[in-house]
Amino acid sequence: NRVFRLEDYRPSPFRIPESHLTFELEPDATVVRAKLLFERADDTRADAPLVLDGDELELIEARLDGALLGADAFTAAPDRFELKAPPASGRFTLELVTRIVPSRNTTLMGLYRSGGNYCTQCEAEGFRRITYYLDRPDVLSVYTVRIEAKKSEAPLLLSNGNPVENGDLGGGRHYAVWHDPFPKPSYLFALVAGDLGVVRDRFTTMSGRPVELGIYVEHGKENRAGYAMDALRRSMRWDEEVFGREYDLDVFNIVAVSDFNMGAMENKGLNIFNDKYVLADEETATDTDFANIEAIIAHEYFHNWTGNRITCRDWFQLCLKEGLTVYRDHEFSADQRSRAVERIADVRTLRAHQFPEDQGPLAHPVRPRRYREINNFYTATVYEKGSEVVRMIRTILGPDDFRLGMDLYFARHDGDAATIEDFITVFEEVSGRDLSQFALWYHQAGTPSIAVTSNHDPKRGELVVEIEQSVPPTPGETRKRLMHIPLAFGLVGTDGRDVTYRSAEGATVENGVIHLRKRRHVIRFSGLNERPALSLNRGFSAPVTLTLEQKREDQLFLARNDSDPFSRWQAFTKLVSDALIDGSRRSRGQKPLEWPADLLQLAGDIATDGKLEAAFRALTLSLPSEADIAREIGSNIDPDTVHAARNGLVFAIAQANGERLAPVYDSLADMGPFSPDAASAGRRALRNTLLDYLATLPGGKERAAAHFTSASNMTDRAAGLSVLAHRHSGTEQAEQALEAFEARFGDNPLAMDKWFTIQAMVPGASTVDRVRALTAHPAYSGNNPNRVRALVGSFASGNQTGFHRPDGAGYRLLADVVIDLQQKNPQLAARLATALRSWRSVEPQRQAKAREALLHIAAVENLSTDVRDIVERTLA
Ligand code: B3K
Ligand code: ZN
Repeated sequence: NRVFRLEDYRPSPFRIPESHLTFELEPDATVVRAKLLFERADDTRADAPLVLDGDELELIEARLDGALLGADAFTAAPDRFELKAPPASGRFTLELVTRIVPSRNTTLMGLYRSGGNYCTQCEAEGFRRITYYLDRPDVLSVYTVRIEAKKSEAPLLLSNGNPVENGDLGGGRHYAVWHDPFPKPSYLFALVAGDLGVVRDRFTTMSGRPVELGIYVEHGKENRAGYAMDALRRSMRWDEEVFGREYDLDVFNIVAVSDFNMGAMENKGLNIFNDKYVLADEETATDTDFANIEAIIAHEYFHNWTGNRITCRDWFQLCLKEGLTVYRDHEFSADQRSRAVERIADVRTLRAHQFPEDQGPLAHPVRPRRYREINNFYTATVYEKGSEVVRMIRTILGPDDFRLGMDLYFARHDGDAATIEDFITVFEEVSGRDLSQFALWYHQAGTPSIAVTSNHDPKRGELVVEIEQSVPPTPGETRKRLMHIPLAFGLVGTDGRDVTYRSAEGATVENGVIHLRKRRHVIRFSGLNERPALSLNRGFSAPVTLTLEQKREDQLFLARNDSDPFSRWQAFTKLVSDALIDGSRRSRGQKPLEWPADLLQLAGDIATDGKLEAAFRALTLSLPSEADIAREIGSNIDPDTVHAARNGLVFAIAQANGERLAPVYDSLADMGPFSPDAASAGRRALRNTLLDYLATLPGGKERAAAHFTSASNMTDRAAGLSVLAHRHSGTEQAEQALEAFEARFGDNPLAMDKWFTIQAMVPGASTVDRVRALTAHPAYSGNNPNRVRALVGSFASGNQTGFHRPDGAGYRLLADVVIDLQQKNPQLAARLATALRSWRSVEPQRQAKAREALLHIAAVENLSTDVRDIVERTLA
């Protein structure tokens, strides 16, 4: 199958200034009438035929300027329509009538059915499953959409833009017309029809325009949409205040559906969401769910400017909207909650998801140059690293020039389908800086690695810091160029405050940032009679791996004293990681585990330090995951020894500090009525993290059982269940708790997802069988992406000892699920298959088993492009 290349981009030979669509909705045979006004865009290709994209379409009729087309005037296949000789005038109307079958659409792309309702998903190339079209993001059109349906089946008829008219058609049918005045690419088209409940609100924009807000959910779930509505209002205000961006239509609607391939979709004026990211109340959703809802509501809303008003020229530019919008939603969450805590959480996510991608066979630049299946490029690299690149631009320019650059971007490119070059140019223009070397962050894959040594010369009063950068080779890129890396830093004095130096030579050092541009810099900081501790890459200013030769005493000192909380977390985590890597090695060599007493003490001090934010303490104490440790080890990994080491450290910290931890745990218990705000969530997070430690001590099982039973919200309940199931797996208490949860939430699919996930994450060899058995549970469905991800996805990507069972049974389970899904839902199957991407870093026996599983998938006949692409790149 075909490879698409960035360098092959050509502008479309035709424009579509107007698109008029009529839908006659029927589950088994929906008729779509598309009346499209075409204009030839390129006179030099005046005789070029018009070729439209399709995917599984059936053409019923075609008309050119009103006249029925004869069979010799066009060719139509399920995936392509060609008008052989478009009128010489270059301006004409084509009417295409197609038939589609929403009820049989299991791919969840195009028009499909979910929960008895009609909905759509068009990004990236789903619109071509609705009608023949120039289905590419640089063809922008003004849409008018008429929807006709049975009143009983679909009292609600929604599309993009503003409502224009609606009425009765007789025979039990009705219609509605929607008009979106903003030209948009087809991937932003949306339609929803069905029978749904609604929560309404109203927002007045900064210039005083009223906007009707609606969040549509299944009947009976309206009372779970309040938090999403609140998050929407806060997002709208924040974008006005921080980026000067105002909403532009009369209505803004969100629809929650239960079958959805990803989190949500930013269709113009009609966002469609995975219901997991809309529905929440204290009984059924955790604090993490609340935080995710807030972030994703914001993300999709922010796309209205970064994505919709300014869209992408082609799919290679995906990070133009995604990286930037992730950056914006991270900033939003930081402003709504705690900046330091958000940053730590975001960096943990980046390291957990993007680093392994960048360091494995699926590595690709933030702006890729080629793809076989674009759906496989909605990755942590495009999203999370893409966001880090925008953050670095701000670090380099400073907040004022960054804002000026964003203003210029909006002013200059509103209505455009733009490129990364357009984006970089505005920042160069407003700041007068040359960002050409910096732009490599977009073009070059791989996580740069930075090696640092430092030496203090008391006689000269100089701190000499040597820094060397290198970028490891990645698939298709063996030789790498030197990058511009902004490293925020501090020189921390004995009182914990940053000391000032007289001068810095050897690199550009400005506003607390070292700008690396060469392979090696020797930087001399003068005027330093006492040796400061070097605090480097503060706030994770650059997404790099850092090897800093640093005295252990300095690390301990920074973990206790750095003025930058992020750096305190970073220093602590470094100490913990080193200990865990050493512990894994010992465990592998069957040596007893030993832990540095000062580290155990430090952990206890952080846990009990009331001056630190509870959420910060919780994040710090939730040690690096087994996957994090495995990544740090890098190769020849035995997940069982990593597990043993991590458990050993948790137990050692609990033993060393138990008497101090229990009172803190107890003191956090009574918090009055539930509130999802960040401070309350932080206290719950700390208490639940402490429970995980305390559960390893005598009486811990009973404590966890009591925690579960007395929980008055889902955060505490799920945490209690998880601690019981993971620390006391197979015990009566664990089994009883699982049963109690199932009895209570058996009819709530989103709550049951937690139940599936907790069981899928039980460490150890027998979980594979449990997961297999659970695929037959009545609450499970192999067709619903949330269920599949909750059970199989979390097993494969979150359960190191279970998934990497030495006999390969975990890999086989994944392969079976991927093979079963790959035709039904290629996107979901491909996403699942990426769980095998780090197969080369496990020890040889497991590696052989993982390879077998990959080859088993590769051997399937008729493998979907999505899965084939992932599997072949993974094996390459
Ligand atoms: N833009 C969508 C993602 C679409 C994924 C298509 N495979 C959601 C988002 O990033 O906001
Ligand atoms: Zn997005």
